Amino acid sequence: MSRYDQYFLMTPEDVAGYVQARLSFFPAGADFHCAEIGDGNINYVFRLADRRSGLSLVVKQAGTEARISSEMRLSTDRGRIEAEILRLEHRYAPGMVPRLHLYDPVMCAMIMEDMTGHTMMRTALLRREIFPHFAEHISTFMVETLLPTTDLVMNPKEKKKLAAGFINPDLCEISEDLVFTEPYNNQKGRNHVFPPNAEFVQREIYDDPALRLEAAKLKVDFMTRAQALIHGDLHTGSIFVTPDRTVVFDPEFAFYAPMGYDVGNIIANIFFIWANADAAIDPPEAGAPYKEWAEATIGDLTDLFIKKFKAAFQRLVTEPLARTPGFLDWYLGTVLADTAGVCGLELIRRTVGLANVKDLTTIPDEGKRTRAERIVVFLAKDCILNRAAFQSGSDYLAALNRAAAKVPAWK
Ligand code: SR1
Ligand code: MG
Repeated sequence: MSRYDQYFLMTPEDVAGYVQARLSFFPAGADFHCAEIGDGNINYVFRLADRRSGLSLVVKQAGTEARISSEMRLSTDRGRIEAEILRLEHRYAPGMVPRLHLYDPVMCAMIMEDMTGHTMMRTALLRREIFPHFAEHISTFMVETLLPTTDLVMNPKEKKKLAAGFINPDLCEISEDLVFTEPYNNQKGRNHVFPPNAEFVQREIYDDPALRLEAAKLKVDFMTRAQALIHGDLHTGSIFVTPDRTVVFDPEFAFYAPMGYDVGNIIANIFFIWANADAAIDPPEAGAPYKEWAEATIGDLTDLFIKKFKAAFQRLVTEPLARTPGFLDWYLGTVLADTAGVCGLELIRRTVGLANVKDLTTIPDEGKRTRAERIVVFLAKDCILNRAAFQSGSDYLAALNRAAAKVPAWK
């Protein structure tokens, strides 16, 4: 009987003993150092290192409530879901997720590879690093992990079995509330609206029934259309990068939903770094390389996703009716429309909702932040209301130009 045979929430002092009890990884005589390094909204993440050998590991533990709010009670089963999808994604996209050493259903903890030498992408982007291969990498990751889990490729009975294992009600509820509902009505009074934009948000979001209608349609799709096994929270805080490598982590929101949810999230989060570079870099001309990288990345990742999706479709699809002429274009057209809709939802919820992004909240100048948020909201509305028209990378860049032109430069 060990003290780790019953669930409790660990502190850094507990972690070395825990890992030694579960895994043979560190050499004898290790000199451990452990710190809690999680900066997410939900879980606890510990980095355990042996000063002698230089070896290290990460332990991620699920608590029974979210860190961001004790009102959110969450099933610890999300750890199992995350472990299972990491294994699956490792099969579909080798080397693009951290290596999982062990999932422990008792302590609801995962022991996994420490991505030494990698940086969380949002942190790196805010440090003004750019990643020339990111569009190539992330488009591969999305096509290779999403299409194979659909009914078009997977045996429909196997797919249904897989979908049953990924029923994820608590984390779906978070997304349903925070992505789809609350940004449009602030029904729980927990939106974070930047005060200088309060009237703007009232007028452009809360008082716009046409926008709310489209958010409602997208929400029902999210809740009911079991298209592909999605990551479910694919933003730049869920990605580790080096100049040559992209590693996706934190798939605890995974479940079966429209695949545009993942693609749209990524695009929106690259728009955030564009908005940050546009507003926070002084002098403004110095921001040009970062904005250009963000624009090129959005255009390229969308177009590469389309190209790779078409190639993978020819290679992988087994559903005979999907081979009917016209089907691929129709299917991909709906994926791209979903992508634009979700891109818009993510842009809005991270600007006015409960869980914001540092890309916007750290813009130091009040006027510039106000303008940045308005550009984001106008862009988001275009993406949501006109989503069927977003069928290529250039459609996003045109929409960005339209949105920026609507908000005069701040004096
Ligand atoms: C209570 S969790 C808030 C947000 O953080 C996660 O990363 C998800 O994006 C979620 O919506
Ligand atoms: Mg997360």
